[in-house]
Amino acid sequence: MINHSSVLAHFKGVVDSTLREGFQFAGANFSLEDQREIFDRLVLLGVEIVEVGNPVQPEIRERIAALRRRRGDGDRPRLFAHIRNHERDIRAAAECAVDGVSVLCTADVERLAAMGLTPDSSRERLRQNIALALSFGLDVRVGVEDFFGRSFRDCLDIYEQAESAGATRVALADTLGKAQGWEVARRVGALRRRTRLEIEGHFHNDLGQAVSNAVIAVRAGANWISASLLGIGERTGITPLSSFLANLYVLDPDVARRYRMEELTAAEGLVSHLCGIDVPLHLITSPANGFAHKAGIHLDALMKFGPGKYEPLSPRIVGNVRRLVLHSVISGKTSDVQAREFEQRFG
Ligand code: HCA
Ligand code: CU
Repeated sequence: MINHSSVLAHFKGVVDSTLREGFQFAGANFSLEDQREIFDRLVLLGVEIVEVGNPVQPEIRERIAALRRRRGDGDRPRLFAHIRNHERDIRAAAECAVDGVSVLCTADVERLAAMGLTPDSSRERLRQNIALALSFGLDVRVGVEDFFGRSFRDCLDIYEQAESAGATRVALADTLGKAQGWEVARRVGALRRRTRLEIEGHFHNDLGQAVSNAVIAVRAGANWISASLLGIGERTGITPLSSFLANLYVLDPDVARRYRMEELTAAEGLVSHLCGIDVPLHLITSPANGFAHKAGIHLDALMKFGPGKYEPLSPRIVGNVRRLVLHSVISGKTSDVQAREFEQRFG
């Protein structure tokens, strides 16, 4: 087996954004109670950071305060409020006693101009806001949206400001979900060489590359990956937590063991139920498809050699179960008796 562990040597953890980006999914209408249930699953899974919405909105502030109370005296997961580069957002975050703020910035001059800002004035505002956040004891992460669609230099100016003002983590977002893997490798690598801060990557899935781009980003030096249960988010969503953790497991089971991965199927099942959708077929947590074997060649090899011939990892690892789909025109000769014996042996 290839030893991939060096790829993950600097990996620090997951920023779960089900309650922030996930809430932006068209089909998500989480109630306070739904949100509490999701939070409990995230705690069980062992994600390091839970990202929540912007507490400047009173309803969101209430929700964050409820989660903060639910976590009690413990310090995990750390709670980060996702906010704008605005003083009042920082003050609202401090009021609900989150651990940190994820400040979202833009390098888009049109967007800045619409807010009456220039790149310089917005960086100056960032410096003041970081100082304010630090004075409240908040940890600060600074993100730049559409990192791959903007000039690297313009993004770097923001990250350099973040670093000199005392942020601890910088984040890059593939907001449009169209970055190619080689661009991710090149740009994340370039950022890695220019900052000492921790790097977080956030990848949208419009072209179906959110998982591989996240893994490539880690390989290029990212320390944190933003993900959500089922991958829910704006449009087609972001990196699904289950797919990302399954990749970690394949790369280095010891790193993946930080998480209770066997809770993934139940956690993503809960979110699919709350959103009124099925677990998408390409997810490893799909009870219907994740580990369904149908073609004769596959079934035959499974019977002869065991499940390893056609499974990247055992369904148990993610809390899912295997399904043998017999009796179709393409299923070959595997019998019910053989299938039963197989299931008894491999579970
Ligand atoms: C959005 C913002 C964001 C921010 C990501 C981040 C994006 O909702 O458009 O702060 O890391 O994708 O740019 O989700
Ligand atoms: Cu996003």
